Parts: sequence; C-alpha cells; structure tokens
Amino acid sequence: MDMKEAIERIIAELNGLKCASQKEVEEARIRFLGKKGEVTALFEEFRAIAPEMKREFGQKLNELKKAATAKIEELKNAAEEKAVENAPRQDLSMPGDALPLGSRHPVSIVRQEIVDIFRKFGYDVAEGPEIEDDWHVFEALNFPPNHPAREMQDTFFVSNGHLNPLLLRTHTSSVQVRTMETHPLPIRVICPGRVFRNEAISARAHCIFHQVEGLYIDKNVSFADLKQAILLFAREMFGPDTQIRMRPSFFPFTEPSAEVDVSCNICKGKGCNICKGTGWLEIMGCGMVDPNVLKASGIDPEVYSGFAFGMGVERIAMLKWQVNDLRHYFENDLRFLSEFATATEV
Ligand code: 2NM
Repeated sequence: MDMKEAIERIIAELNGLKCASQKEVEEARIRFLGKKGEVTALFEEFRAIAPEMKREFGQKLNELKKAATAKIEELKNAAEEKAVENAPRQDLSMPGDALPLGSRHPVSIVRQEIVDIFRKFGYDVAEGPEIEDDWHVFEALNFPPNHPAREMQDTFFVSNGHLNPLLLRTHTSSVQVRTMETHPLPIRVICPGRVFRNEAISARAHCIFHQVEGLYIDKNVSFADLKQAILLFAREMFGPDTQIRMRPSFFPFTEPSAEVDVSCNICKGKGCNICKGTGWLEIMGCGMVDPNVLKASGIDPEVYSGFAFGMGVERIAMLKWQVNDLRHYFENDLRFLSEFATATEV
C-alpha cells in the first residue's frame, strides 16, 4: 500500500473513531501511536522512501501524528468526564469524619470527683487569687514570723524589697482566710486550686501542684464531726469498705492536728508495694482550726469552732491509678493522658 493511501485511511479512521470507555481510548492510543502502532509504523517506512518524496511525506506524517495525538487526547478527556459522571454519587448528607476530641486531664478528673463529693455534703466551692500577700498565706494562719515556709527557699516571691511583698500561694488556705473574713457564719467551703512551693522536682514532689482544702465553721463543731466527714469522704472516694485512721501531727493553723490514712484498697490491708507493706495510704492532713486563726479573721473562738483539712490532688490521683511518678502529670505526654480518656471523649 502506498504511503499516501495509508495516511488517508488512518485520517479517515481517526475521524470516525469513537470510544465508549477509558479502556477503549487506551487501546486506540496503542493501536495508532504505540511502539508498534500504525502511525509509528509509517515513520519506520518513511526512512526507506525516495529522497525527493521525503519533504512532502515528512510534513504529512508530522501532521498525521499531531492529529492522532490531539484526537486521542480529546477522546481521553471525554471518556474521563463520562467516567466521573457515571461514578457512584457521593452522599452529601453523610456525617463528616469526627474530629479527635481531647480528654480530661487526670488531675482535673480527680479534682472534680473530690469537689463533687463535698458538694453533695453541702459544701460550697470557693476560689481565690494564686498571687497572694503574706497576710492571707501565713500571718492570718498562725505561722510564726520565723517559720521556714516564709523563707525564700520555700516560697516563690513575686516582688521583693516591698513592705508587703506578693508571693505565690503555698496552699489554698489563703482562700479560706478570705472566706472567713467576708462570709457570714456558718461556713462550709471547699477550695480547689493550684499551689506553688520552691521544691526540687522528683517522683514525689513538684513545684506546682493542686490542692483541695475544706473548712467547716459553726457553733459546736467537734473533732468527731471532722472524723465523720473524712470517713464519709474516704468511702465515697475509695469504696464503701474503706477504713480510716488518724495519726497526731502538727500544722500551724490547726490544733489538734492529724494525718489521715485510708486502708489500702489494692491489697485490702494485707500489705503491698503501693502501701509499702503497711496496709495504709496517707491521703490528707486535717485538724481543728486554731483559735488564733479564727480570731485573725474576726471570728470569736469562744462562740465558734471549726475543722479544716487539705489534700494533694496529684497524690490522690496517683493512689487511684497506681501512678508511681508525679512528674507524669506535668509532662503532657499523650500516651499517658489518653489512658484516662472516657468512652465518650475518645
Ligand atoms: C491542711 C491540713 C490541716 C487547713 C486549715 C485551714 C484554715 F484556713 F482553716 F486554717 N485551711 N486548711 C488545713 C488544715 C490544711 O492541709 C494539709
């Protein structure tokens, strides 16, 4: 067949070419323009034709290749559009992918649990400033002038060289002083909050941690009331079989003072490595509010008495989940924090 005829035949075929699918377009491309395709074959033949014909056919062949490429491209686009049109429709009413929600921090979970228990007992929540003065943190709480907590190495001072320096509260008792100064009696408050102490960071101590302190002042409040309140709290927090015991202790703001232990809920009192073989876990300090503290806030200790207690939230959280290093609570490692995610929060 001569080349002219072949070119015309291919042009006619290309003009009439129809493809029903992307697959058919690809087959047509291979048929005309592939390595062994018809157009490619003509280029092979072209090498052998007489030199005086090269000019004419060279031009024609180039045009043919251009036309074939354009046609295949056109068919390819059309088939692609059709494929998209025929693809199964997206259901635009489907709900989107849920964004991953964070979860509550374990310290927040435990603080809320403690607060909820005392709210159930009728306590109100009181909050106050983290930056305080000497009066509300020490003086009104019966700390003697030379008490070590008042030293630079124990307390963070915000300003220095002033007559009345500002400092970061070392306990939330300062909030209770503010409550006693302003609130009508009787008082029943719970004070959750962040506190600051200049301590070396270790598995058991941190310079920032969280406390919940409680205060109850009325006529005829006794140590028996304190014991009962703490026993009820311990059973709500650690389970109905929980026992408590009190050991004599000392705090400047209470007299008498005690340290409270709960029976170890891991070994049921038999002794394990959490309770160090003792069967008991220390959870808080407490005592009867010192008459000097009541007086400093304008409450008559001849008429009123009260009890107070304080606990470290991180410490309770460590007992609850058997976490052996306090520093986990401050590192914000998601592998740790996501352990505490509840089903609805994941
Ligand atoms: C504790 C232990 C014992 C306490 C005392 C007071 C206040 F303001 F009434 F004097 N608030 N909190 C207290 C007593 C705190 O924490 C270990």
